[in-house]
Amino acid sequence: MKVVLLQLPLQSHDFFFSHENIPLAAAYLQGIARQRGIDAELLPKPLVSYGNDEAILHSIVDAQPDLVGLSCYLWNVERSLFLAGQIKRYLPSCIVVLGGPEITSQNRFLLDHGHFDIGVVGEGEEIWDQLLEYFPNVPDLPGLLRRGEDGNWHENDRSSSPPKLGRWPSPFLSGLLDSHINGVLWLETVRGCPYRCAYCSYPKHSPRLREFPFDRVFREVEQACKKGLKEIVFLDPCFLRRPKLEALLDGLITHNPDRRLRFHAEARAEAIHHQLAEKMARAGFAQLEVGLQSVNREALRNVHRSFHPQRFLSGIRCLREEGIEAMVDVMAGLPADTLSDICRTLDWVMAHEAYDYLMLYPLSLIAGTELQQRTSELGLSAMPDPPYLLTRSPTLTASEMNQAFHYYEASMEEEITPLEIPPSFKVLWSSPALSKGLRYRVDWNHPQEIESLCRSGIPTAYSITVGMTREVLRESRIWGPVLKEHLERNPFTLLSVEVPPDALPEELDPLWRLARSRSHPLDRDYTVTHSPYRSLMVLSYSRGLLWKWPDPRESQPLTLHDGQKVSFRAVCKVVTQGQEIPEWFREHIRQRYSSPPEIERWQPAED
Ligand code: B12
Ligand code: SF4
Repeated sequence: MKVVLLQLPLQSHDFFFSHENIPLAAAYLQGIARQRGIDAELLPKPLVSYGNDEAILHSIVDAQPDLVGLSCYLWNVERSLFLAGQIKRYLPSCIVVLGGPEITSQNRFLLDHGHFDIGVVGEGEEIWDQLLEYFPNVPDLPGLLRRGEDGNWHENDRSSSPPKLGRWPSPFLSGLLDSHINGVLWLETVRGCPYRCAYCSYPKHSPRLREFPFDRVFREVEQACKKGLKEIVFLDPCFLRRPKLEALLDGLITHNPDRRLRFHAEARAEAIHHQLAEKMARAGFAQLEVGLQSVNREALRNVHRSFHPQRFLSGIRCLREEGIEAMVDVMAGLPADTLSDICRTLDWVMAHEAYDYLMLYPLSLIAGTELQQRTSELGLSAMPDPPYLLTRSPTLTASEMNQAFHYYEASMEEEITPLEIPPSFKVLWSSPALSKGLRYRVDWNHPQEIESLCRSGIPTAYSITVGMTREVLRESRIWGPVLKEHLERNPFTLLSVEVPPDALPEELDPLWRLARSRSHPLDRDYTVTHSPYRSLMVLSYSRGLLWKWPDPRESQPLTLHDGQKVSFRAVCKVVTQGQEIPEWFREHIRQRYSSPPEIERWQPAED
């Protein structure tokens, strides 16, 4: 029996999140399969985290697996379902099993696109082990989501007593994750959460707080030190609300001598006092992420969260005095929050200087959460497709949600959509290196050179730049079908087209027509401030400047699924090494447009 496991990354033109795509769940499952003597492999990181849809599919088809398992989160579920459908098309007898937080019978999007055989709801290890035992005649195990004879999906109730943690092998200690870790280790010391935030699905999957044995955790920390990793991110949902916290911190102090590893975790600020912060610093904590979400008590009550302003501020102060950075999260769109409540929350944090990093996130109505179940009762509306962003509440419209992000940007003087520079422009800016073996740039200098992007059998990366001369740009009848075919075969491609600096806006029209013909999950994010269209960018580079041509779609309001319209500005974003945009460039753009777009500097991501 052959098993292939994979977890697709959060996509961006510069592959930023690809580096952090650590298939922890898949590695747990691989360990369990290997214990059973089954040939189970994780798709290699360069391919799964950077490769395009076709490249990944080919590699799966070549492996001829009997079972493929995919981990589904809201940022990759759409692409995972596409891939699942393709696998079933090319390997009809292969069983496709989906797991991860997106898998629940309450996820309409999942069920409507259901080209898979089996879904595993909630924690996976136990069910996976049984599934392998019975494979291919898998009985109706608790926690499985399957299509019944009536054609409808059915979810079997989960077992009420979750298994002890630590029963299964650690993928770090066994080395299964070695080739996927990039200096940072993601580590669980507990599962389960004592809180019940109404927007969160985590407690549904792991209701009771359970611990991994200390000896395993400490061996993992020791190994991280030995391997020279620089950071451990604890995935525990609320790090400080666990039994035996002091003992854990003592152990971390012992096993992280000289604070060689930096630790990062999530917790509530109110729980922090001076001695605790001091001990955390001694253990090696460098950052703590705290969810404030809102200062509006009614909104917090609606999502079952509490907030004690003085204790919150004191907790943040204690952290910062010990040199631990505070990352404060605010959420836009909680029921009862108005635009002014969101702004008031940001103002409050800033006025008290209670942060090192302040982040604003839009609310998503995630399947299986209390908010999603109470959508109509609470008068909420959200996108039916990932990332399921809230688009309306009785106190907030989509335009106001978008304005909240403008307010954040203006207050923080920081781009909410920082520039993602594709790696083919890395001469310009230090963009993380892309793994070898994938094509991420193609240059067409003459019309005769236009040919399929998969030419020469080299697979393509999911973010690819096509460079065109002016002569080629004018031959859209030739390149149009080639790019269209590539996007059809690889619908999750992020495409950047480099056109010559002296191109005229009307010469770009065929590219915008191509852009209009597709929909990528990134294009739906209406909470960004200058362009919701990011899956296809048109760029030029000249005299040390890189600029993104204004997309004519930005001049029209974006119509959301519920008919609301959100307006964007057609803006020409420029990357400069200095602070000023040179006059020659402004003149260059003015000459090209009868009503010239705004020109603004574009900041690359800070980290
Ligand atoms: C690390 C992480 C990230 C990383 C991802 C890095 C990476 N590894 O690629 C980053 C920083 C990118 C991230 C971002 C976000 N995240 Co996050 N993140 C997490 C976190 C903390 C850990 C995930 C993890 O590895 N867990 C450990 C593994 C073992 O658990 P697991 O993934 O659930 O897997 C188990 C089961 O699900 C199942 N399973 C999983 N895969 C498979 C496959 C098969 C075949 C089977 C049988 C079973 C199975 O078995 C596993 C073992 O029991 C979780 C919270 C958590 N503690 O789990 C949130 C979580 C996954 N994130 C969440 C959210 C909402 C976000 C954001 C949207 C937050 C925001 N507001 O911006 C963003 C997404 C950004 C975007 N633009 O879309 C939600 C996901 C909800 C959903 N439906 O997908 C979670 C669950 C947090 C929460 N409290 O709700 N996140
Ligand atoms: S948001 Fe965090 S604290 Fe709240 S229920 Fe989810 S995991 Fe627990």
